[in-house]
Amino acid sequence: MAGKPPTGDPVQDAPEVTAPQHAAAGLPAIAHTLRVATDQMGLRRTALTLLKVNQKDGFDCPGCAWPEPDKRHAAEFCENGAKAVAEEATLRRVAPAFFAAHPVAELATRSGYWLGQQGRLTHPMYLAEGATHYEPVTWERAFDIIAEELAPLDSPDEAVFYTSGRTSNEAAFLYQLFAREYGTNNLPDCSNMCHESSGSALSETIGIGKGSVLLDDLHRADLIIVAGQNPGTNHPRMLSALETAKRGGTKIITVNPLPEAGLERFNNPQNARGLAGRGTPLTDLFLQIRLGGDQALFRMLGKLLLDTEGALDTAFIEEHTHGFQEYADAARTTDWEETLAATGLRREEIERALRMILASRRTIVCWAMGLTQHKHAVNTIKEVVNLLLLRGDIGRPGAGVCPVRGHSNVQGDRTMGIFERPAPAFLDALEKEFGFAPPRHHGLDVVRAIRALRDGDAKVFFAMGGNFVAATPDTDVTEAAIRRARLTVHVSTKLNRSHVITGARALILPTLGRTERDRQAGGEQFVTVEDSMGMVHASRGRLAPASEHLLSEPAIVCRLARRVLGPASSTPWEEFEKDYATIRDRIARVIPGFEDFNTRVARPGGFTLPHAPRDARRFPTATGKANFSATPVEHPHLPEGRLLLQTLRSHDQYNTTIYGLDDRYRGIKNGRRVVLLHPDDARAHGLADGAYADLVSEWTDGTERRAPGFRVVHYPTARGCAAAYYPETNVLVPLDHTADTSNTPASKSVVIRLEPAAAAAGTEGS
Ligand SMILES: Nc1nc2c(c(=O)[nH]1)N[C@H]1C(S)=C(S)[C@@H](COP(=O)(O)OP(=O)(O)OC[C@H]3O[C@@H](n4cnc5c(=O)[nH]c(N)nc54)[C@H](O)[C@@H]3O)O[C@H]1N2
Ligand SMILES: Nc1nc2c(c(=O)[nH]1)N[C@H]1C(S)=C(S)[C@@H](COP(=O)(O)OP(=O)(O)OC[C@H]3O[C@@H](n4cnc5c(=O)[nH]c(N)nc54)[C@H](O)[C@@H]3O)O[C@H]1N2
Ligand SMILES: [Mo]
Repeated sequence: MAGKPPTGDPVQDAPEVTAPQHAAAGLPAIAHTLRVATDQMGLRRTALTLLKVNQKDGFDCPGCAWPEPDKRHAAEFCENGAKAVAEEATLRRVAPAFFAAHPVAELATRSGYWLGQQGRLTHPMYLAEGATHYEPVTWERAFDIIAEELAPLDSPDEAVFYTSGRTSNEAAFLYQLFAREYGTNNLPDCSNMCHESSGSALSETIGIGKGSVLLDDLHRADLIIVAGQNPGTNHPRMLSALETAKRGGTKIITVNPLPEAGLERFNNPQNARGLAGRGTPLTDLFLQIRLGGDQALFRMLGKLLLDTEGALDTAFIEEHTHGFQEYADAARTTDWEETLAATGLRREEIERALRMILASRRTIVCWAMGLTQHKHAVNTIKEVVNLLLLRGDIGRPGAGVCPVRGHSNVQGDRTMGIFERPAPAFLDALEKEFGFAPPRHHGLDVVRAIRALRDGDAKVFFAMGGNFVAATPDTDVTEAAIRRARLTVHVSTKLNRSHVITGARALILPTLGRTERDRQAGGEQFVTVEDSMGMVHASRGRLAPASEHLLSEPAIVCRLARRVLGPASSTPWEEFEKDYATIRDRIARVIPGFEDFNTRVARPGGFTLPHAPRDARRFPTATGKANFSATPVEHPHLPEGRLLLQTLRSHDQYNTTIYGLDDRYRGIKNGRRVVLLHPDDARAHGLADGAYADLVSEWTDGTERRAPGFRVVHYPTARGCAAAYYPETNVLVPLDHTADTSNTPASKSVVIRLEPAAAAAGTEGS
């Protein structure tokens, strides 16, 4: 069966709905994993590949950024990691004959699911200006085309170099080096849409934009608060860590508008208890919060701590923090009525959370997109930090901040300099090492890059991975912006929508995935990645490449740089391509924490990057201390008759990559155009379960955006809060609706109204 893509498209989106589940993983997860994997890879390849995931001599799972435990199981992966691997190691191929058979205009009518299911890209492909079809092109000619379009630009800032978070450290370092030698800091990345709010808040408050805990800290915590995160689907291996913690006596508070099955109970497929027994209950207290109510919740908890005799770590506050008085003054004015309105919680629930915090000597807060994708996301995360600072819960074992990253190397890409606002010290180090003057003015982030393309201020768009047009907000605006470009280029493993919504000319550059052997002139290479907790380790693919025409990401950057920069560049691009160890030697000299990189990464398991607050309670902020924040408390305000929509992931997708049409834990089968509504909200709109509705977002500028034909599902979500999948709903999120400071699209906070629809309108996914 392996190797056969589905026929028939548009995908029949006909949701069937059953009751949501109350536990994650267990045998059904294993059965599902094997079915998906053998379907894409066949039996032998499945066994060979899955046993190498996250092993010390294997490759880093291309799924999420959750770290590997030191003692590994023979099968150190999860259902969704296996799907990510199968998606990449599939035996299906998209060869030139496919492009000859399908005009681009036709491919643009296909669903994202269908495009992705066609298989791995095998040849560099070129869409000439005015052409209807992509045609094969040589690598040499492809680099010439890019050089041709870059040459006439008025300024290097008319080019944009996007990165998605799968790119290795080596490729990322070279890519930013190339962009800056070329002359621009236009290096937007998926992080701009993801944990940028965490980075902004943490840099200001603790002096480093990364989490302060290691895996072992989770095991040692007395209390873990999981806010705005669905690990059962998006970080399944985190459930093993929570299970270990639980078995050692840790308590867990979950803060979420949705009761997510993975946080209720975990049936660990790696032990008998999980397979045959009833598994481990995880959440002790579930706070079913309203969308965007988290800042109000954390502020009230802070006030209650201030009001409780002996609750504060006064020694820590005095020695290590700044701004306590101002924060305390602001917090003391917090009132119950507003808190209860913002959170939708009952007073007893918040008081119970307070007692659990008081009983805990070591508290960790974990979070993901439920906190980062709101207008007041940065202030919400600062509020989380306030709470931890009050108790001295940063920089000691078992306590700290834990933003759980998305893409497997998104954190590493940032460390390597993929950032539109690089620190001067980083640019100084680049200048010293490579002998050129990098641009000092800031570049464009994702939202600003779209505006620049829309307004004709950017003309060349280059993407190192990802699926820009599907991942970004305001789909119609973004697609029109991309179509104005002179040239769009995508370095990709799989076909996606960004290949078929193009500039005047377009290139697809096929590349190796994580699972594949990377052989260069200097022998077989490995790459390195950094996980969500700052651990750096090697990743080695073992499979034969999907096609002999693929180049690795580092090789693509090196050849592009040689072609575009020419002899003016004194950077040894040729040497870098031959032997990645030479790239790591340069990283070691430019980026703090990577001293002796090649030696240390050769050790099994790699090494941990330094983190001043975690390691030494040193806070490299402007004040030299950890900063309390006394920002005003915000929460979304809903006009009468409207709902707040969050756009989130199903269990069968990896961002814009759709693996299938089921969302098993939420009881949804065979369809993605669903909107989850509280039964009372649905009834207030006259919508029975099974009815169809259009989602309409309305904005202050008077414009409306519509996503038609969603099946209404009565669901136990918080009142006033709706949920539907991304990317189908990105069309509803205006480009300018972003978080303050971080400029992250506020995709978890879209005001909508519902209009009854006759039936399923479109069947098309996105
Ligand atoms: N299998 C799989 N794994 C993935 C991904 C994937 O798509 N598929 N994506 C990867 C990436 S890039 C990322 S960033 C992560 C994403 O990981 P998550 O952040 O877990 O992903 P989302 O599906 O966006 O889920 C957001 C969660 O926050 C809750 N939430 C929404 N709004 C609020 C709020 O206002 N307050 C609170 N307290 N909770 C809220 C939602 O109900 C949901 O449970 O996962 C990574 N891992
Ligand atoms: N409405 C809404 N929008 C969102 C979000 C949301 O929650 N709601 N989440 C946001 C978040 S958190 C993120 S991170 C972004 C994700 O945005 P992106 O990172 O741009 O999107 P992905 O879907 O992860 O990219 C998938 C594509 O990457 C390519 N790819 C896969 N592996 C590799 C590889 O190894 N190398 C290369 N070169 N290419 C590869 C494949 O061609 C695949 O089609 O979306 C954001 N958009
Ligand atoms: Mo993400």
